[in-house]
Amino acid sequence: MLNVSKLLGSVVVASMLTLGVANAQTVLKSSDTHPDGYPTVEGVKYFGELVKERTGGRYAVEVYHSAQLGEEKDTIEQVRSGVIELNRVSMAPFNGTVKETIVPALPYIFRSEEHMHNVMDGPIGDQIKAAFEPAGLVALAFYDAGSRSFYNSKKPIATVDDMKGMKFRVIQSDIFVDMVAALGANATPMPYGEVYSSIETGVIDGAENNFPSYDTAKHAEVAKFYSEDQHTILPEVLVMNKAAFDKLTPEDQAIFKQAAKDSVAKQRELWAAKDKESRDNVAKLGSAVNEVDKQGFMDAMKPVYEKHVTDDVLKKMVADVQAVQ
Ligand code: GTR
Repeated sequence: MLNVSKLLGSVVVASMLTLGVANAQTVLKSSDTHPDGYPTVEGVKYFGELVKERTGGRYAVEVYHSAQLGEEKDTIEQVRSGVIELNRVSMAPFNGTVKETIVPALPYIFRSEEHMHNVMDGPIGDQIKAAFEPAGLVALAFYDAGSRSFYNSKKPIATVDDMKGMKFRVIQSDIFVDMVAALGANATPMPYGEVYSSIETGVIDGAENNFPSYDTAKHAEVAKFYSEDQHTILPEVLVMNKAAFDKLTPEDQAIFKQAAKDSVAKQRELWAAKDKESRDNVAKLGSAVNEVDKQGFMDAMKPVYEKHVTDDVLKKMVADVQAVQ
């Protein structure tokens, strides 16, 4: 026999579900190349939780981690065209399109992570954020990414001379290509996901990145020598498609901006812990970390400034950064 109350019950449930979907939240897609649990992934998830809570559930964020939506260059196209609404990426791939991002990508522009924070949290950071708008993006937050150093499968690098003739994968930016060239080595820009196998098969000798990337992408397994030259302290950026942002009410825009700001403190905490954990992990994998003649690297990389800091806007920005304490 037909169980009427059961049937009615499922009709009610079904209509509740339909209603729920009708009122529901808009789920915004966000991409990240890193695995679940990585500080940037968790930073964006936290941003999403705050947005959900503060909009009464009208908006939610789904983070597609582990490069599920593609490599950074491709996902940058996706967020610019609106296929996805959000993206957490390095600023280096923007060096060719958003010229102000050149400044934080310059070698040794920041004296320390603290100096970087003081710059990026102030008016220069705002100037860089604003520069994303003509590219169809709203820059919501800068996240920590420590410092990038060279690592390779052959030998410890202690001086610029040790770099001669070596082949390194660099992040996809001309500045990074020129940095490596200035050190007398060869640079191959390639997507992050190809680095492990390229080192393993000897296509390249090594790459450059921070400890958490070196650790979580398992590059330490194939490139044992990590030489701490710390050529950049380049932060990451969380960007949103501008058309999607402009569709929000002014109140919701303010909620998104504040949530992004609040997620920065959280991400910085997670970053500091992960950086420490990754240093321990790679040591366990048998990685050898060595210090580098940083002054020699700084001097050798000066031509990068001459080549890339060419107009008055960038020259003033560099001077402004240097003046920040
Ligand atoms: C990492 C960064 C990623 C990606 C990667 C790379 O430090 O967090 O977004 O840019 O470097 O080198 O491709």
